[in-house]
Amino acid sequence: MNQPPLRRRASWLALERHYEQIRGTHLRRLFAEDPRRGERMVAEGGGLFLDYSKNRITDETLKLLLALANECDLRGRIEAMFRGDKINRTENRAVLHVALRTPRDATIVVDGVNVVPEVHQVLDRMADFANRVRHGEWKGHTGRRIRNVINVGIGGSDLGPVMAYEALRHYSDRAMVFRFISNVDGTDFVEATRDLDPAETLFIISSKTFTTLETMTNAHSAREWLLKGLGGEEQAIARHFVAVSTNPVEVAKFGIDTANMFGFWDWVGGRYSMDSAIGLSTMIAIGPENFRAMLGGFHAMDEHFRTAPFERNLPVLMGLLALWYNDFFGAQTVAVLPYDQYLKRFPAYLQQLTMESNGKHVTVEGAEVDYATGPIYWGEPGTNGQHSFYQLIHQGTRLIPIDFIAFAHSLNPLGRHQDLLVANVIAQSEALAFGKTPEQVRAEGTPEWLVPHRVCDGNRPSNTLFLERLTPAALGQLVALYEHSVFTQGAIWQIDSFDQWGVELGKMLAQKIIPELENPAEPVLQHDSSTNELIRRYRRMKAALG
Ligand code: G6Q
Repeated sequence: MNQPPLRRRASWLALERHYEQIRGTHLRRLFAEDPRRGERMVAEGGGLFLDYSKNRITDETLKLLLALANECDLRGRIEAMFRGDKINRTENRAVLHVALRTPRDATIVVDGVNVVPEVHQVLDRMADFANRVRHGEWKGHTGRRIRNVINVGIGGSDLGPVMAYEALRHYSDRAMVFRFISNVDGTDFVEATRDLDPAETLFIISSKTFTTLETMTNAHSAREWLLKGLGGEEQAIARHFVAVSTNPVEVAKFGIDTANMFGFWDWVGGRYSMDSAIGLSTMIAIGPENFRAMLGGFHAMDEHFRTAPFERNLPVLMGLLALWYNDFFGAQTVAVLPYDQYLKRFPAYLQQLTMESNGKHVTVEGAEVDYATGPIYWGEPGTNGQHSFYQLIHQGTRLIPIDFIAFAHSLNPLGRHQDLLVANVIAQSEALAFGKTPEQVRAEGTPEWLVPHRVCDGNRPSNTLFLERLTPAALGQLVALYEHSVFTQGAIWQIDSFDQWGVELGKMLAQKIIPELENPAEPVLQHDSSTNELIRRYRRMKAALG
């Protein structure tokens, strides 16, 4: 326990010295000196293949990063998570999303209770319900079958379901419509419902706490919309609303029969919950069998993370590489660029997973960190990004490490499209790593004044994840890969990757400001002058519009 602070540990100091030696080394040279580097620096595990050879590392770098992981007791931290220890210290909770995808016969004990049977009980209930909706057996109040499913939730209760639906749309029931309402901006609700028939619409109110302002506001609007559409009959609620929550009291208060509630547990963090009952909309869309296949993918990656030696462990390698650029090269971001249209929401999903988890400024012990923690994750699907922001990655002044995600088979084979898509992702990683030298530019007959503009320095690092095809299992593998990469980084930074206190402050202040906007009498404002003025301006504009 009595370890020195991170930056004074032997492995960290060794990495600092090593960085000074290697910072100027070009990937061109690394590949020239080790022509088989691209065959060597690859890893396979949990169903995924990773090429990490185009990173600014040597064998020595890896050795030192792995020593850092060991010095920070990453192995012990992993075991503590899988064992169900309360590693979310500030909330005094276990962190057991891995239990959501364990086989039925596994045992994971939290507070004296084996949670695995409970997990499967909920999964079975979800499967039964999903099948009834999919087969038209679960009917709406007027006897019509349900054709529209709307998930109402926000943050962790929205981003996973939206991303998974988009990612697995190919496997979804195309006769049904799936929508997602998250924003408290009324536009989200109105646009999602405007063309739907309430008699055929099911709302899934997804909220761990069942107290979240946005979700409860949208849920009440949904209630009104439905009752208005169905002649105000209160009994209709039971056929058109189900809940996913850990809070039966609030669910019942809202008027949803707790028999139609699907539970989960406080040891599932919101951003780690897409494979819990929060995935109910996913299960209705793709069917229980595909959902279980997705869980299988998650579990395969969990087992890989738990058991594979660190030097061949994909989440550990990716976590350490992200940390290498973040803490030694000073890179501030990581771009995740999936070359699959179905993964268009994957970067947005990852933003919450990575940034809410590792956006922390103190250690678990409460000490201010003196190193950079969570990088900014962002991205867009290729090839679209190539025609916009890639310019900055190729020739800008910032270092942006990249994760490319590519698939060998398209789910929609169409002429040469897939070859062209894959050619582009491979070309990008090559161009970024090797660039184009002034000599190469001149050899093309470029006039001298134009040469500097056309030079690409290269030495821009990337990982490439190459998968066979985007199946439900592959999606599970990918999400679990990033979950555990986040864990790896957080463990080394010694932060609590599972709380989110920063989100609370804004929520609290909004509660204070709501009455100040709505009160018919002019309120006494005691904020700073900017906040006071914004409130007054809004009140004036609102009043002027009547
Ligand atoms: C995730 C966060 C947060 C949470 C939302 C919704 O890890 O805790 O994004 O998921 O605030 O919370 P509820 O599910 O309680 O409505």
